[in-house]
Amino acid sequence: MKHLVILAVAALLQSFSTLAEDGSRLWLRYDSALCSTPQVTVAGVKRTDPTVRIAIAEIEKPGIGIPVTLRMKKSGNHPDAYSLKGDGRSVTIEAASPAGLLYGAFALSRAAALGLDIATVNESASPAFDLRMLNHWDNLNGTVERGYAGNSIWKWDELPSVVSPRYDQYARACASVGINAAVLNNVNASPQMLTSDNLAKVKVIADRLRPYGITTFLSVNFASPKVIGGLATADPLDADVMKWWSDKIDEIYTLIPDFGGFLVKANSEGEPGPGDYGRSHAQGANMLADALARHDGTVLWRAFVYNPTSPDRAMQAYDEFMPLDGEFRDNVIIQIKNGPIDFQPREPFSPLFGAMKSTRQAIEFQITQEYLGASNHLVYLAPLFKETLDSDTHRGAGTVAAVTSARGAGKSAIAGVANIGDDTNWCGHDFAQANWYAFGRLAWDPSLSPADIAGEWLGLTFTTDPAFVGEATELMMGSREAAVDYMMPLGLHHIFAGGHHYGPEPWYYVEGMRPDWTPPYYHKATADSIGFDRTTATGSGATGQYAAAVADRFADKATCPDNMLLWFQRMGWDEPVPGTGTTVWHTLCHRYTRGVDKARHMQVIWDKLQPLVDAERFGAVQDKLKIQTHDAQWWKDACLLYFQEINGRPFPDDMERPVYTLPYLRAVKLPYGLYGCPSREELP
Ligand code: BDP
Repeated sequence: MKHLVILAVAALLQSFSTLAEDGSRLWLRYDSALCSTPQVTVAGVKRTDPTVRIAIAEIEKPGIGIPVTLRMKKSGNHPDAYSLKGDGRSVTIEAASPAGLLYGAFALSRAAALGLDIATVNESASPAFDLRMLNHWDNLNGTVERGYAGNSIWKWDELPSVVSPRYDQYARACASVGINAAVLNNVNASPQMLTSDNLAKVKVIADRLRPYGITTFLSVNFASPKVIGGLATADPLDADVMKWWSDKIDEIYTLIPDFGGFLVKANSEGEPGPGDYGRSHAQGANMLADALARHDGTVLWRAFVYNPTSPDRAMQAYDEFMPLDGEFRDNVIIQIKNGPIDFQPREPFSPLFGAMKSTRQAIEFQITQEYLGASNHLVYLAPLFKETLDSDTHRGAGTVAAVTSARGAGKSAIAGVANIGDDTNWCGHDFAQANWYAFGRLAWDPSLSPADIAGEWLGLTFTTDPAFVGEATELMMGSREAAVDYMMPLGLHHIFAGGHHYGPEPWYYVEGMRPDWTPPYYHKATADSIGFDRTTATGSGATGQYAAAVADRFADKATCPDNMLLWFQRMGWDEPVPGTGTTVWHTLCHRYTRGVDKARHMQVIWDKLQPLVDAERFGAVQDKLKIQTHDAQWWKDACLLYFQEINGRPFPDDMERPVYTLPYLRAVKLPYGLYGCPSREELP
């Protein structure tokens, strides 16, 4: 018998060691923790409950080795909350719902995989946000808007008959970090999403996600009643339109009784909306909300709006939504991007957070790296998420995390635009998986530290060897500031290449194009100065949208953080940057150079780690870091040579000179289409 067990374990270990290190297993590997199967006892809930079955499997998989009891309590603070208690010989997981038990099971197996002593575990956890959502910008034709990891994981052309195994794997990965809601399709939504044929496919996906505690949502096109319903209008106050939505919503709930609701991008970037009929965002959102309320559904209505004629794009969402405060139904949540422009490597928090007193608000982050080097650059985003969540709004509950997680009339929500595709390693870059992971962990608990999350993810994904985890954590933790240095020093923003947003194009300008889609609108460089004056005294007045304490800090050059200086201030090239002892021009030169140096240093760290990493992933990451270093140089040279052409100033003596010429870089036109991740061969 003993002999057989040894043989079985040896065979299992053998099968793990021959698994390809292609990143497909994400952070759910568990091979290092293999030992004998524990006994799982279940109390207060049926063992056959689909979610409980998964919880049991998750405990058995890593071979936790001691008896575990899954106990469902009658009540708890939050249905997703759980506690883990070890008494030295066994562990009890308690929760008030099967999903809570599942989160507890994942927490236990995570602890085991990290080599912690689970027999003495003592932990209780409750999520900060109720809806921890991924937003997929996936299209029905299989492409992914701003997706850099292949095509969509949803195989609409094979559904409903063929069910990809990836649906379960995806759900498992999400649940393991506490993500409990998924919007399946692009906010630029096709009306076709709501045809009966497609809803039958959505049902299949929803059925796969449900046992993992994940609720399915859809993005909807506001003109759907016209386009697929054959109505003459989509006016939200029209009785036929209301009936159409109401019937459609009933149809969805017949198929998916626990459907979550709709995400809506309306009157933004050409999408239809209530404004087309002279109606407000509130009138549009409330019409959908009333029809969804009968099924306990929610409307997430996006605040990402900006008008080509607005003198300052950063102000538009606040200007448009503040007057509507108090007009939205209780089951409407306004989903606000973390910053007022558009997912730049650094933005101040959106002034809407905390400003609307009677409206529920959700925060939206972008996990996919639209403005952060796509899946070519290693940029660990937890520091970015955390910076926004920790920002003090000086309004209401305080920090952005507190304001958005406050539970008022209904559920609180946080959303991340997914970076997931059908690439073998899911995210294109092995380290981009960390951003999916970190989003989930912070959505559960915004007080976690990005460095701790990095260490945890590295331990689960690569190895718990402290020599590796220490250095690789340093690599990850420095990566976001490296990207800021080579892409947007001093708060310069939106100087990305037109359309695809990969690489620099500060000169990009097309006659007749809306100006807020071109970089000169944002940097406003002239022979003597640079930056966007957003102060109330002399500029657009955007600082005035913040609470006084925040507004005063941003409006004064002496107190504005230097990483936001040119976001809020217009500065002379020769003006000193407070605290640096040097001028704007020289500081820019030094910061771009520092960004290149940091990218190079990231390569040095990774190369040192070679003996501790499998060859496959070592090589894949090394190749990407080469591209990143190359791109950092490209950013530095393109931006500095272009600004120098405008300001005519020499480079500081101690700066390493550009290696490219401006005419060469100006001629760069990436051959790929609007979406996708460029290969090394396509770059300059
Ligand atoms: C921008 C993207 C665009 C999205 C839009 C949005 O460039 O592809 O559709 O945001 O969030 O960042 O709606």
